[in-house]
Amino acid sequence: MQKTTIIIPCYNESGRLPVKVIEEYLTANTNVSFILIDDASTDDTAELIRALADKHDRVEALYQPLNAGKAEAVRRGINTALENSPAYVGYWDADMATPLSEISDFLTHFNTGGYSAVFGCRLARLGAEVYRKDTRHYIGRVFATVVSNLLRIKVYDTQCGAKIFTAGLAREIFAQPFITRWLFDVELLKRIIKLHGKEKTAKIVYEYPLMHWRDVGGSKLKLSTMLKTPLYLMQIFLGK
Ligand SMILES: Nc1nc2c(ncn2[C@@H]2O[C@H](COP(=O)(O)OP(=O)(O)OP(=O)(O)O)[C@@H](O)[C@H]2O)c(=O)[nH]1
Ligand SMILES: [Mg+2]
Repeated sequence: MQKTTIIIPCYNESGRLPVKVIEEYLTANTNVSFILIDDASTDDTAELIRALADKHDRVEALYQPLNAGKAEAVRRGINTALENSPAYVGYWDADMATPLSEISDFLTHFNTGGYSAVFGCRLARLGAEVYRKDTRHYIGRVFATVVSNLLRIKVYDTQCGAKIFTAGLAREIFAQPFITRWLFDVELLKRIIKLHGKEKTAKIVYEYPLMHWRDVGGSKLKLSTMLKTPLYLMQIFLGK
């Protein structure tokens, strides 16, 4: 397995971040490193990730002085990771709604399919364990359909918090700050399309239907943020 660095954005995650699971994963997967980034949390997330980084060589902790949002935290983490020339970089939600055990399947697709990005895709179906609350599922389907039409590309799930990229593509699409805090996944796709065109994007990005995904309580996504989605989409698609 080639060197991979996964960024875990953490905002008030001391209750959800499964430290033991990360430690076990590190022991079993020596080519994977993590960068955990605290975003000015008000709980003891900063201390938690500092302790983890002190204990493990392949864990780095970063701290944002002010809360800047998931997009900027992930962007800083990815650009820090790229300084050490990994083959792949990605990000993973701290609640581990997508279990870390899925990483190896993501990486397999780079080798077998020649892709430049693999996105987790939450497709509930027979034979897989993908459990999502009905409300979130239906809101997600409407959102994804709107985005798919705006981008004019057949994307099923832009918002899954588990995505991995080749270092080369990541260097191109994480260089500039994002317009929005939450919808940066949409901005990433828009950037890939701008750089490579729609046809090539459809060939280099693979939406991998996850085998395991579950809703984890304690979501940081506020209703007020969700209600502003149309405004954010307008900023993304009418702005630049
Ligand atoms: N850096 C940073 N990360 C954040 C912020 N808010 C949330 N996050 C992180 O973003 C990730 C996803 O947050 P969640 O609260 O799980 O989002 P969710 O609403 O459950 O989204 P789904 O899991 O896709 O349903 C987690 O790793 C959070 O710690 C923030 O303000 N700054
Ligand atoms: Mg979540």
